[in-house]
Amino acid sequence: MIALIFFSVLLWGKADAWGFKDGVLHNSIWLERAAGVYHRESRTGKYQLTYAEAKAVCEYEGGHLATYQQLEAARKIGFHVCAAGWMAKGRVGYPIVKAGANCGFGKTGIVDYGIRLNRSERWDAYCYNPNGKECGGVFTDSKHVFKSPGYPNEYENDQICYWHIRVKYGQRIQLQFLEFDVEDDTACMADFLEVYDSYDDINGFVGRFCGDELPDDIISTGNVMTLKFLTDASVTAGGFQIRYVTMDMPSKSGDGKNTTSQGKTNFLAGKFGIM
Ligand SMILES: [Ca+2]
Repeated sequence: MIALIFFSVLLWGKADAWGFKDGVLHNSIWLERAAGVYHRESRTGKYQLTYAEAKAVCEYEGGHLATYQQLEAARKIGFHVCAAGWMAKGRVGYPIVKAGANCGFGKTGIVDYGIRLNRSERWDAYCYNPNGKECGGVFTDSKHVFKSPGYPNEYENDQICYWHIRVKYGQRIQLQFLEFDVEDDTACMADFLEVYDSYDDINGFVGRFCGDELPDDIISTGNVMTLKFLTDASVTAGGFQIRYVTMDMPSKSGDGKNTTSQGKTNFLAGKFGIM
């Protein structure tokens, strides 16, 4: 009996970064508050940044590479990303909250690759921005309209937002862009909104958006989506309003027939696998 209780306590200890909200178990906190730490990859994709480049990316955005302690502090409140990135002092690792077979070797904690002797190795980056203004949230309603911070006023500089949408299993999420105005820049290098067809901001990348052209509707393959909004240290714009609605999964043969009246919807056909 004592062993059982002890084991239960251990399990509880592991589970406490996760919580129930609106009846749904999720890693709620990192999406709302990640302690100023965020994950960055190169504009050209995953694992493309040398140490010097990773450092420059964070500094360009008004912060610096996160220390191991800062990454661990963020992890303790639920920051979970399945991709290795540079930290301060040439260290590489990534934060795992929820143990999984495909990420983190089934363990939780910082998966630590140690201090790298070769600073030309290419990884992602974990930045810490003490001035970062965090925002975002977790939505589980069947429909919702959310806005960039301060809307209809312009958003601010140094913004770090994560929105996570999780609807009932068996449903899909349709994003509809109602208003959109984000600092325009080649390849959206300054401010951008990214959409992911997955639980985190690693898997299922759909697109990065900036400028004032209204993006097409986007429909998820599953019942979760993540949106990430980052702004740099100068030039703001009007921001955005996005509505999502839920739709039942199409019947087995119905894929592609389920188009909307606008006829310009991006269906995600399940090509984005989970790592
Ligand atoms: Ca900007």
